[in-house]
Amino acid sequence: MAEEVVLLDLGVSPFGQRCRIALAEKGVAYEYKEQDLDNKSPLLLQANPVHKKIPVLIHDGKPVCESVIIVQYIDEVWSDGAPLLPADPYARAQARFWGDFIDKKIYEYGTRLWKLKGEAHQVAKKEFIEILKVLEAELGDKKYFGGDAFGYVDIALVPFCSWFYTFETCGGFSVEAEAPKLVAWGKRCLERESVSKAFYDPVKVYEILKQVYGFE
Ligand code: GS8
Repeated sequence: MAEEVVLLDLGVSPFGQRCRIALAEKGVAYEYKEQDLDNKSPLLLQANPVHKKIPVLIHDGKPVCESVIIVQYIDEVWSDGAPLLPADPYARAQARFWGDFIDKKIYEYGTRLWKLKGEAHQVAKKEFIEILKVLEAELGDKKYFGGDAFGYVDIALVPFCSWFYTFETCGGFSVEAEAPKLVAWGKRCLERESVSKAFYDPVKVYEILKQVYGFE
């Protein structure tokens, strides 16, 4: 019997994009179901009763939640495609460490750039630039975070490249001036069809975030 793969998602979501990129990298066919988060579907509420968030991957009726966990699941289930995580346990742990770092830092500290004002905004800007520099140092002169092969850490971070425009516009700095290697890496990733197909126009992202968060 053919397997059934469904993704509950929202086009602009960087978390959903991670899953779409991983599925594309593995060549997995799936049904994409765009969700209305203002009016959550019974399917979403049933599939992710704890967080009630997208993305959710439903594989043969079994839901998997949380984007980085979904990406790891995709890597394990469709293991015949090019691996997303390295085979070596230590290298796997390191990749997960950076995925976790991205998860804890980019969204949380990035959104402070438009949530905070005055002195607190200046602190947020400094902290965010520092996060970019830490990531850039980890990337170093490698093609991708894992070396020559595109993988897990790239997938965790690359959707946020379409947020860079919002980060720099609200933060009052240039991502390219602060972290040029990271910007070049983002462009390299965008050359992959898996990434370019999921990528959202940065100006559209800005307009959407402006509406969601109500910043000027
Ligand atoms: C975050 C998912 C998320 O924030 C992951 O999958 O990695 N840690 C999770 N999803 C948002 C949409 S994208 O910003 C969501 O579904 N929000 C609905 C809500 O909060 O009610």
